Amino acid sequence: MLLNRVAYLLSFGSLAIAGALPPSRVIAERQASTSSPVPDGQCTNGPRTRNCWSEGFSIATDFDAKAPPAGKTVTYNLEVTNTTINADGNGTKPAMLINNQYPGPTIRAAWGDTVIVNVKNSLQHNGTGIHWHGLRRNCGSPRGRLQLLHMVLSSAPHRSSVNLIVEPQLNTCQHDGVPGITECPIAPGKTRQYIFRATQFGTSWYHSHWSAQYGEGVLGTIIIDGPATANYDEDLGVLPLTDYYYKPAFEINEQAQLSRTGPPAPDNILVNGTHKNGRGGGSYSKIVVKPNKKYRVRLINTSVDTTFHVSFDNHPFTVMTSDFVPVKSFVASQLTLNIGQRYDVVITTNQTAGNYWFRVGLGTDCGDNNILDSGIPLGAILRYEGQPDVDPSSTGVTLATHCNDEEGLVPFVPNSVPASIIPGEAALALASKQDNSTENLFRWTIDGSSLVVPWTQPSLKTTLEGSDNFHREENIYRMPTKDKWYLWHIQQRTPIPLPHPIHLHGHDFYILGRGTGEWDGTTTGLNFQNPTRRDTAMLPSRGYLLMAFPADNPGLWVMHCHIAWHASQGLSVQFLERKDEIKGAIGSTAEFDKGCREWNEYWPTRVYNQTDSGI
Ligand SMILES: *[C@@H]1O[C@H](CO)[C@@H](O)[C@H](O)[C@H]1NC(C)=O
Ligand SMILES: *[C@@H]1O[C@H](CO)[C@@H](O)[C@H](O)[C@H]1NC(C)=O
Ligand SMILES: *[C@@H]1O[C@H](CO)[C@@H](O)[C@H](O)[C@H]1NC(C)=O
Ligand SMILES: *[C@@H]1O[C@H](CO)[C@@H](O)[C@H](O)[C@H]1NC(C)=O
Ligand SMILES: *[C@@H]1O[C@H](CO)[C@@H](O)[C@H](O)[C@H]1NC(C)=O
Ligand SMILES: *[C@@H]1O[C@H](CO)[C@@H](O)[C@H](O)[C@H]1NC(C)=O
Ligand SMILES: *[C@@H]1O[C@H](CO)[C@@H](O)[C@H](O)[C@H]1NC(C)=O
Ligand SMILES: *[C@@H]1O[C@H](CO)[C@@H](O)[C@H](O)[C@H]1NC(C)=O
Ligand SMILES: [Cu+2]
Repeated sequence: MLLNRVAYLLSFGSLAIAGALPPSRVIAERQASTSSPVPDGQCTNGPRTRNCWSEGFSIATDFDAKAPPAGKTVTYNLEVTNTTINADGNGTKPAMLINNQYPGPTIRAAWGDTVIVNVKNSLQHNGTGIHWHGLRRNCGSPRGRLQLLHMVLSSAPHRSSVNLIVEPQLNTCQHDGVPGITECPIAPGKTRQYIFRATQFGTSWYHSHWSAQYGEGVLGTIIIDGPATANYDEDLGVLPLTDYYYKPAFEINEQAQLSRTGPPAPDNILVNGTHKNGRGGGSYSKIVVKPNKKYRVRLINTSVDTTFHVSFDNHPFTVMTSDFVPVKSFVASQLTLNIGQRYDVVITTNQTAGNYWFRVGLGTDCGDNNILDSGIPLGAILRYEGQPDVDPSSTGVTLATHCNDEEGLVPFVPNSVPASIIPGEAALALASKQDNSTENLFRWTIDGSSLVVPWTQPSLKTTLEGSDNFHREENIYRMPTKDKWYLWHIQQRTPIPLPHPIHLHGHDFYILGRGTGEWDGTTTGLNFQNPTRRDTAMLPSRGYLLMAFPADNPGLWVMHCHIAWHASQGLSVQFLERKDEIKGAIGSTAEFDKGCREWNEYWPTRVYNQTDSGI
């Protein structure tokens, strides 16, 4: 039986717009009223005052420095089952879903709320573990100079098999949901409780972080209500985009690491969980709107291996948030979303009533999709209320095909990075390697090592035991000094020219620089003054990324490529941040200890072995 959400209090009155439709003239005047960026308790969040929130908190609040107002507690129960799906009408395929739906339920809370999620693993033969993408778990006050460290990605051969068997406080890494790092996986039949506080607001998603399992469908969306840098009348909610494969993700994952040619192309895409297929079946997602309103839409790229470009025909939109970071709003006609990235946008329904395409294009410069052969339009339908149920005939912009991130995203609350760089010793070099053994597994390496986590002995367990005895394959990088800024230089040195969407847990990072070729080691052209900060950014193909963040959050935080196959193939490191403070910071470990007991009981009875990195 499906578990139901037990408690969820919506405090949503301010979003309901009553009364007559405003004439479009009024709408045109209604631009973001963010000119006075002062936290103001006098103003109430509403359609024309989205910058307001509550006493002392507004869009101008630096949420990295100031804890949000304490809110209510919302609780969700999520159950992962082994089932089937027919998302595009092309037939049923095996899938693993949350509460038997795809995407899983939207977790909705308000800025400052405490979120409790009980996750039950009802799979017979897999572990699981759920990660709350982008939700940082701390507030601190970084200072000091910037320490430079390098990381190099490259390519070479690898070992033969990957059988490496060897009342909680809030917002700590034990609730980050990464098996083998911050927890033992949830064993079949068992339940784990996650607790975190919504210290940021905006749009995100949650997903299994256990091997390639999120590719089977174990994911859902997150909305944290809060202030915004642009005004809107109504919130249409989430619009997740993904790639869709007819074969099970675990099968593709095995194929991908055994082959020299890389993973197969996806078969289709899904917008909000549905799409037409190449043979005429299935249906497009419909976004139904009233005329002359401003609507907020929350775009999320939940794909395993696809970059998307999106636009609304005839409806240029205002972009106000990238990932969880509010940005100075700007108008765009198309946007690029890399895996894990989110954009909150506002569209104005001031066109002739009709059907319009929400148009989706693919980053074909870095990947293919079989649906392109069919020639059908990709996307969803933006339908003005009362219009006929037909496909649009609208035309729109020509969408890009590149795989680069959006540039020029300026955080609304400006933060800077100290510009005095202290040279460091370590190097982070990204590479790939083809195994030499009989299995001939394909692996990505960082500084020569491909991540493999031991599910039975997560690095957090090792840390709590007071031990420093990590395996080389755990790819541990240390950030020992409180509040010091660390600058990570990630350099690609691999003959395989692919961009990688790099995602960091536990922090937003500041993008100081990025480019092709090797970084020349100078600060020329680097941006220290209010650079883009987010939690997922593209590492250019044959290039480098310079990312900085301060050690203000004790814990074990994984950083990985968000292409599911690449994460499985080891493209990941863990930051061990302020190790000595972790035990004191996380409070009760009862839930963590129970999880490891249950997993270590289950593991000897397993049907399948670990065949990849484990994350
Ligand atoms: C869906 O369509 C493709 C052809 O595009 C076919 O090969 C595939 O097996 C079909 N069925 C399912 C259940 O995926
Ligand atoms: C899901 O069910 C299939 C078919 O019954 C079975 O082969 C597979 O092992 C199950 N997977 C998990 C993770 O329980
Ligand atoms: C998880 O289950 C799938 C089948 O549903 C299987 O292919 C895979 O090997 C399993 N992985 C592990 C590590 O249990
Ligand atoms: C493959 O293995 C051989 C023998 O162990 C070794 O000499 C060679 O360098 C390996 N090849 C690669 C590409 O690492
Ligand atoms: C996507 O689907 C969800 C769940 O049905 C719905 O709440 C949401 O409004 C949809 N998003 C859009 C933009 O229509
Ligand atoms: C999602 O991310 C992938 C990889 O980063 C990218 O190829 C794809 O275009 C993105 N999708 C959207 C809708 O942006
Ligand atoms: C419709 O709204 C957009 C965005 O606010 C604006 O740029 C455009 O001028 C408006 N068009 C009309 C016809 O009012
Ligand atoms: C799993 O690995 C162990 C140890 O290498 C091996 O004995 C066992 O046969 C493997 N099981 C499966 C299902 O592959
Ligand atoms: Cu990658």
